Amino acid sequence: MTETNNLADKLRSGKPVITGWSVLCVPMIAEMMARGGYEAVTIDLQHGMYDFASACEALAATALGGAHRIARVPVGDNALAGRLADMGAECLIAPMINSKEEATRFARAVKYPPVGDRSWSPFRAAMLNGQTQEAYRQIANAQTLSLAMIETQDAIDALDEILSVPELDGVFVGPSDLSLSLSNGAGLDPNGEATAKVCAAIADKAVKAGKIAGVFCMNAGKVREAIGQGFSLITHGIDRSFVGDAIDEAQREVEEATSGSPR
Ligand code: 3PY
Ligand code: MG
Repeated sequence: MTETNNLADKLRSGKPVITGWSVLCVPMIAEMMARGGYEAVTIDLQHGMYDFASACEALAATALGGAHRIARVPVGDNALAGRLADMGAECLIAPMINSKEEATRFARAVKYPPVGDRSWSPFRAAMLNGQTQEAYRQIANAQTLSLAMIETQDAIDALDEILSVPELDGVFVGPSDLSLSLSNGAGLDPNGEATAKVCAAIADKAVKAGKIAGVFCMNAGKVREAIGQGFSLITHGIDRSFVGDAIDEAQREVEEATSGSPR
């Protein structure tokens, strides 16, 4: 197979793409993740601190760092999905998609006619790609991806129907919410065996339906497991954890170096 540089072709070929995850509303951190080796960076507008303006800057910073640009929108915000596609997001992730109708509405918001009803003006997306707007129009539907998050029992119940939506490119599993929903609120277990089994079944169904399968992973071991389960878009590494871990490490170092000294 020939090497291709666009995210859609990579993911459709089943090649694993690891994405960093940015919540801190600091576009330069997105660029640092890209320069540090993440093949893609996801800008999180659901649980992250980004607003529209800072997300636009982060998408551009990700491009500057040489990585693919992904964005997650807040629940039900299909208008923002279209706006972020305009601003250069190559892949949009929508949380809490629980029905065929919700999946259809979301997917159509990021595709131009005749596939969907995305509204026209992709000046920034075309600019980040180094394309004319007409050149962008010709590749936009094939290369702007919609991934519906599967993270509730309702979504599992509707999975076959969601996967049957022709406009939808794939699904993305949120194991924290999924474990909370499957346990009926008893607790979070994103890394547990029961959750892993459900994740594997979702990936299997998605791949058999010809769709992209993505998942959020908490550590490198889960990344390895996700690749084995057939996922191709895999999250690893959140900027707030990187900063938090570095602070903990600095504190440990200074405690160790100064133990016994008066403070
Ligand atoms: C989840 O695990 O629920 C997620 O949404 C990951 O961000
Ligand atoms: Mg979630």
